[in-house]
Amino acid sequence: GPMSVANAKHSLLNPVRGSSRRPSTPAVIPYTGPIPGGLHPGEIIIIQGTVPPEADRFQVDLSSGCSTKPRSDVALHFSPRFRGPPCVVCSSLQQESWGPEETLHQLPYKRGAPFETIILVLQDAFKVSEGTAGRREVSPTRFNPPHPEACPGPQVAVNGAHLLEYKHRVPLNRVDTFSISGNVRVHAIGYIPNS
Ligand code: 9QG
Repeated sequence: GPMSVANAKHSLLNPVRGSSRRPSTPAVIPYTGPIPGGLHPGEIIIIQGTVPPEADRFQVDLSSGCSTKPRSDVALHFSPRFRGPPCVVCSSLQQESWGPEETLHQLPYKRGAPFETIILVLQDAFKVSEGTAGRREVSPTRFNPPHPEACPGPQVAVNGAHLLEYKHRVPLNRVDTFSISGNVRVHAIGYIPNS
């Protein structure tokens, strides 16, 4: 079938605290969770969310474990910033120190608007692009249908606008944790295998 959040190998639909999955319940931010089986070349992570109206910044982190003391290494820190010159800052945290920043001096996110971000895992880099779901209103219920096959999620935009490529500084086989935090609302996170 088509690649979508609804048929991802693992997806989090409106992650909420506790067992209930009421579509109107806001996702818990900050969210941190395991990436089942880790990440391999060809795999894709899709993040669908909305930027709140007064957002300052948010960040997506792909990390090696979830320790806070000492803080786990962060292979990819992807941080859209709305205050000051609009930009997306990327970096890695190793042994609790940030390395050099790689900054995209452009911001493909808007305060108050939905977005879809696609992270493609490559052998030597993460390739981040914009999906098409961000261009229309995303209804949380859309991703939590009683019969997913009757209501597939949005297609992954294989031709979505390319944003940036970030060469691995932390070996890919150490990445096993996904986090999203800051000024953002999350509708769904999906992991799509490469097979
Ligand atoms: O500011 O920049 C990325 O180079 C730091 C931020 C830090 C990162 C870092 O304070 O913030 O964005 O995870 C963090 O510690 C976040 C929230 C020079």
